[in-house]
Amino acid sequence: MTKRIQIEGMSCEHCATRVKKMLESLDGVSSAEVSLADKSAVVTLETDVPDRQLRDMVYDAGYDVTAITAQ
Ligand SMILES: [Cu+2]
Repeated sequence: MTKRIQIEGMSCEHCATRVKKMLESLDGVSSAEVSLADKSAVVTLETDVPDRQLRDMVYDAGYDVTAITAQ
């Protein structure tokens, strides 16, 4: 399963890489592809990681989440 996370506040590739690494550090996330242009991350999940946990990780990285949708 994959989820798309809309993220506000990323301003450069450094931000995108930071968000990717933080998301990929979560148990259950097998990969995260972050797009600066789309202001989003698509995470591929091995288990159903709760939206709240994804959101908290992005907040901890220093950015805001406006929406999370399952795909
Ligand atoms: Cu940056």
